[in-house]
Amino acid sequence: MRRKKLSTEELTNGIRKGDRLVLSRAITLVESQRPEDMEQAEVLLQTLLPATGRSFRLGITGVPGVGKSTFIEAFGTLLTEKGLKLAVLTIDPSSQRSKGSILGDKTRMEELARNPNAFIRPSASGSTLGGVSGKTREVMLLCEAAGFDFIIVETVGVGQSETLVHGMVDFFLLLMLAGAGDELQGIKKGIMEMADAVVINKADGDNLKPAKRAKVEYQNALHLFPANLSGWIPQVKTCSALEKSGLEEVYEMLDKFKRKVKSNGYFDKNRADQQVSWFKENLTDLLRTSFFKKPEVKQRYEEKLKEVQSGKTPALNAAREVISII
Ligand SMILES: Nc1nc2c(ncn2[C@@H]2O[C@H](COP(=O)(O)OP(=O)(O)OP(=O)(O)O)[C@@H](O)[C@H]2O)c(=O)[nH]1
Ligand SMILES: [Mg+2]
Repeated sequence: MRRKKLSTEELTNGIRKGDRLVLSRAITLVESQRPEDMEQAEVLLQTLLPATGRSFRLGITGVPGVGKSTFIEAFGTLLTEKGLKLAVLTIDPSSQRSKGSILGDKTRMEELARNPNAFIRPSASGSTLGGVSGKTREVMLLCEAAGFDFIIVETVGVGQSETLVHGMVDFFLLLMLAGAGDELQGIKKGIMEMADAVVINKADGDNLKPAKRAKVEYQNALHLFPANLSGWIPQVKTCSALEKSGLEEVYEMLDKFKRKVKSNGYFDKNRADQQVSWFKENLTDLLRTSFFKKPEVKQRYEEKLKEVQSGKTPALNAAREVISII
């Protein structure tokens, strides 16, 4: 059964009041690929824009099993105890994985899911992750307009999704484990370089000592990286999401970061830069889709494809001949 479509005004008012059901409906609208929905979503985003941008945006990544869900459950609960309203958005690189993972997260984040000051939403990343089809940024704006002042964007640290998340958050936190080599953890050097903090999870029981040792090692490793533009020196912390220890230290670190980058201007500059790249990405994406929708392009494309396959036309020449239509 299809529910009655909400008008833009109903959506705007509901979101401004912090109505979660309306927020969920708006998120579905923003994620929709139907042309009429996309049109309404754009009006909605434009209307709500003045009410956005006031949250702190935290990105969290780490390989499967590192404890992201457990950490977010525990840390998120701490945030709400501090009076913050938290929205958790998850990006999953492969849709196949996401089914299991989202179900798993529902059970693992049980406490948070019941918390009236928390909102959990798996974000559809679409088939072309890294491209624009994912709407996490827009969903983030909707959550901000609904009054959420802390946003966590979670992603699995195995692919390109962390670059995407890094480009939409204020602080990028990498969860790691002690005792497993970096290669084993599948973390690429590039991801370490993006991190504003490495937090070694599962620092409990027999793992406490190795975690402390790993902390020193990571601290040394991070020093070898070029200085961050924010003037912030990446930190290494240990915690146990299970025993809920070390979480207050993580909170204090984020607070310190926030004060630093707000006073030195980096916070605003970074957000402006992120907006600019988002605009450019959207532009490229829209250009591509609208170009390939043209019937005459489709036809010329098929022709040239065959010519390239049969070796009749060089690839570059063929591409230029398709482009020459515009
Ligand atoms: N000892 C210990 N175990 C933990 C800790 N945090 C998480 N775990 C356990 O590690 C396992 C994986 O934790 P999850 O929170 O599901 O990990 P995840 O990173 O969300 O995993 P994916 O969703 O598969 O990417 C679970 O069995 C947790 O109970 C911790 O601090 N200490
Ligand atoms: Mg998880």
